[in-house]
Amino acid sequence: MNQIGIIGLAVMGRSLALNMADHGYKVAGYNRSYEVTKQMVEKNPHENFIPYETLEEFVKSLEKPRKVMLMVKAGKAVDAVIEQLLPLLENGDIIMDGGNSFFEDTIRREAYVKRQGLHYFGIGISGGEEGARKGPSIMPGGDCEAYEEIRSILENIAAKSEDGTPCCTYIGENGAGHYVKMVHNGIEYADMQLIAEAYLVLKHIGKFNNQEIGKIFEEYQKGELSSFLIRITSEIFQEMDDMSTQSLVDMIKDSAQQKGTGRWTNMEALKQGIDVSMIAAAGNARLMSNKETRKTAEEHYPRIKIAKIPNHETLIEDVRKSLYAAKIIAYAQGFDLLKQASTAYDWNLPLGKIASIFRAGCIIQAKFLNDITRAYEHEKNLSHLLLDEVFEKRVISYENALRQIAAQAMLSGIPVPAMANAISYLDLFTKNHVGANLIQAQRDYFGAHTFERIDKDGSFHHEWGK
Ligand code: NBP
Repeated sequence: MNQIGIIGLAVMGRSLALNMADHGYKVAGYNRSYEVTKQMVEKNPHENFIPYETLEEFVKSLEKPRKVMLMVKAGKAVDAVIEQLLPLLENGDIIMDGGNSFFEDTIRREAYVKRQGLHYFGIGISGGEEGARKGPSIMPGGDCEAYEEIRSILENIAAKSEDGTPCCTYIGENGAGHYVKMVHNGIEYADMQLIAEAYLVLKHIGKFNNQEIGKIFEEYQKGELSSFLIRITSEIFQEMDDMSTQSLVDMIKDSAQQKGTGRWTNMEALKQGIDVSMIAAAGNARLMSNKETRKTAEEHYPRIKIAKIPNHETLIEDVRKSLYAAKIIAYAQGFDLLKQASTAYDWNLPLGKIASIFRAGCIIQAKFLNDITRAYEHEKNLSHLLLDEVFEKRVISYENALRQIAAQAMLSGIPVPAMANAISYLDLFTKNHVGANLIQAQRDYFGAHTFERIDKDGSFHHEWGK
């Protein structure tokens, strides 16, 4: 009998199935189009992977309670497959959705499947194709008791951090796993945008060529910025184009795409009343990169002179510090959203553990996630990461560099929306006077919305200009 079944054998499902098979699990595979299954078996035959042409044969081959992982396109396909599966499954069987489903869909599906006597898990899986094949970061959400049935498989196939701990932990009930994956992706957007801004500053203010920028990121990778994204960035800048004598990065069209998760993070943050301005800035920067009028507008607007730099070494070091300070602020925003969601959805999210499972296998894996785990271990109810002593000290010591770099970029007409939002957020977060007294005065003036006095409790309305 097979121990687990995977439905959907495109990039992610195929890689995950082979990862499980490598770990000694007998894996059943099914794909809607059988041609895809056949191609997979031809290209990657594995003694532990058994393909099936029909869903009925696939389900029959599974040991009970049956464990079925869906790796199909997020959205209607997941509902369609659940409907096909339900008549074939029995009480106690487990359906897992390992795709990037919207967490509200997962909450709905979990309740629906539970009513049929089955268990449902929404499982965030990060790390792309390579992660799925060699060990992803795994964020399972669903019925806590049924989790024991799937825990060992998930932990075995997950990435392992340096100390050997699996990058997989139970996140919470129903949609919690997909929620955390969504915010993970939002943070990923901000992280990538910050690196792109550092690139623009190094290229246009520092006048470094691609090889030099690659070397600079290689140096960054040796220190506290060490992360998957910084490593691949250094490698990207060293890559030459096969079809010309150019760096490959210069041959890539300057417009970035996005799927759902970054946008969902922003919509959800608005709903929860949490400022994730750096994630929003990153999403907006991708949107703006697709504006077809950009080229024409550049011709219409006068060229702005690039600001003078003190020297190359200072610039490189200040960009490094800027990246680090802004990165802390981006993660603080993301974890602030997770903290709010934990209360709003009654999930009791293990924030420190969540940071620890991002340490390997996923796109935002980085050395500094250890510090986030430490911060929450040190103070379980920490209200905000920027109030953790260690992060506070680091932001304070790098803040000036961040302001310098963002200011030089803005004076030079170089777009750095994520860095600029990092500074605005920090200023809103750390200043006792933010101008809201005037906003309340205006609201009361035109709409009689009342205001609170600083010298008396209660709400008041004033007859303005009488
Ligand atoms: P895709 O998201 O491209 O989906 C393709 C798979 O969905 C194929 O197996 C396809 O079967 C199946 N499918 C569709 Br489309 N409609 C179906 C239906 N009505 N019934 C049954 N099967 C259906 O695959 P992917 O890139 O491997 O991603 C899988 C999931 O993992 C997605 O939710 C994705 O967002 C998530 N994810 C992807 C990555 C990544 O790096 N690609 C990373 C992390 C998470 P067919 O062959 O018959 O058309």
